[in-house]
Amino acid sequence: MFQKILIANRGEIALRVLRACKELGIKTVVVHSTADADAMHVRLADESVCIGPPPSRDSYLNIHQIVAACEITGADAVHPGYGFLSENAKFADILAAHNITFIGPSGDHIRVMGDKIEAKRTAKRLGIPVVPGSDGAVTEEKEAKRIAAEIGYPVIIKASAGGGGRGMKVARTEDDLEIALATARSEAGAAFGDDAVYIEKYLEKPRHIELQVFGDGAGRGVHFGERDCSLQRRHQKVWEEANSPALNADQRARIGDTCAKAIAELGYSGAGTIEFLYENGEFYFIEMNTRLQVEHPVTEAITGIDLVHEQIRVASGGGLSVKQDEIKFNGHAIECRINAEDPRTFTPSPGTITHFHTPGGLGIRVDSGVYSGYKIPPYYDSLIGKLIVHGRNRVECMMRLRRALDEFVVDGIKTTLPLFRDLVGNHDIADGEYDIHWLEKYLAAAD
Ligand code: MV4
Repeated sequence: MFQKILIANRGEIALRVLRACKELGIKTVVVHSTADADAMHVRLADESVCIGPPPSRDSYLNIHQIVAACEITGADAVHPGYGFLSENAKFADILAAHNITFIGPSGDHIRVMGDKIEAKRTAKRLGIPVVPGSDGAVTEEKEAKRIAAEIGYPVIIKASAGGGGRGMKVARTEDDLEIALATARSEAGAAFGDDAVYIEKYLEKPRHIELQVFGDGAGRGVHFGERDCSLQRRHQKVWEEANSPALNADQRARIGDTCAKAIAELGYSGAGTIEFLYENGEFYFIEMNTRLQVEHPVTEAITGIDLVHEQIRVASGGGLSVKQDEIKFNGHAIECRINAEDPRTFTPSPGTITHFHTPGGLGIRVDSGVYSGYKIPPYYDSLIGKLIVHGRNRVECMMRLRRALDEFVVDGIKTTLPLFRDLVGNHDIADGEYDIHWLEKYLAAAD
C-alpha cells in the first residue's frame, strides 16, 4: 500500500480523496495555487505545496511542478481527481517514468479513449453496442454522403479529438451535409489541432446513461451499475441519479455484463465510465471516460462501496475488494450539483459565502470544500458542493431531497439551489420522464 498520496486537484474532489486516504491510513500531500491557500483540503492535508499562481495552466496543469512536489515530499502516488490532468496520458507516462504511481489507468488506455474514433473502434471490437456510423475518420464529401444515405438522416459529425459535446454538427438533409462536414473539420482543426471527424446517426431524444466500471489491471472487470445523467445544460450535468428511472434490473444486468467483460478483455485498470445514449430500449456507446467522475457518489450510495478506496487499492496492486456477485444495488440516489451560479442564467457568482449550513439526517451526504466565511475564487469551475440523497426507492429519495433542499442555506452568493427546489416539484422529474433536451427546454420555457 502507498505511504503518501499527492492529490493533484482542488475543491470538493480534493477533500473527497483526502478523506479516503485518511481512512486508509495513508499520508496526504496537496498541491495548490496561490488562490487556494485558504481551501479546506489545504488545511486538512498532512502537507501542502504551493505550486503557482491562480491560472490552471500555471498550477494545476503544470506537470513539472507537480512531479517536483512529489519528489520533495516523497509521495509515492498521485490521485488526479477529475478534470485538470486526470485524462492526460502524458502526465500518466511521466509519473510512471519517475516511479510514481498514477492512480488511474495506463497512459495507453487514456490515449485510446481520448481519441473518440479509436475509442469507438475499441468499444465495437469488445462487443459494446455503438451508434451506427462511419468506421473511422471521414474526409471526402462523397464518402460522407454515401454513409449518411446508408444510416439515414439526420446525422451528426463529431471531432475525434472532441468529446463532452465540443465540435459537433448536425446535418438533417443531404443539403446540410457539405457545410456541416467542412465547418466541423475546420473547427476541430482550430480547436484541437486535429481535424479528424466521424459521422453517426443523430439520435433525436435519447437519455444519457453511463456505466460505472472498474478493472483490476490483471484481467478482471466489474460494473457498479448505471447513472442517468440526462439532466444537463450546455453539456454540464446538473442532476444525476442511480439507478436510471428508464431501466429495469434485467436491462441493467445485461449492459453491465457487456461492459464488465469488455473492461476485463481490455486489461483496464482503475475506474472508468462507459457513456451511452439510450433510446427506444437500445444502448449506443458514445465515449469512455478514464477517470473518477463528479457524480460517483450516487453509485457509492446505492452500492455502499467507496470507489476512491477501490481506486487506491487497485493502483497499489491490491485488487478490487469485491467480486461482481458481491455488488448489490440498494435503493435510489440523486445528486444535485450546487454551483456558485445564477440558477436561471448559470452566470458564475464567485465571492464570499457569508453563511453555509448543510442538511443532515438519514440518507443525506454533502461533499463540499467550502465553509462560512470562505471566498470563492473566480478562476475555476463553479461547483462548490454536491448534495447526494439516498432512499429505499425513488419516491422516498425525492421526498428526502425536497426536505434536504429546504434545510440547505448558502448566503452571500447565488447558487443553483433554487433550481433544484423547482425541479423536485416538477411532474416530469417526479415521473422520471426526461431526456437530454428536457432541462434546456424547461429553462427556455421559464424565460
Ligand atoms: C450525440 C447525440 C445524438 N446523437 N450523438 C453530446 C456530448 C457528447 N458526449 C455526445 N453528445 C451527443 N451525442 C448522436 N449520435 C446527442 C448528444 C448530446 C447530448 C448527449 C448527452 C447529454 C446531453 C447532450 C446534449 C446535447 C447533445
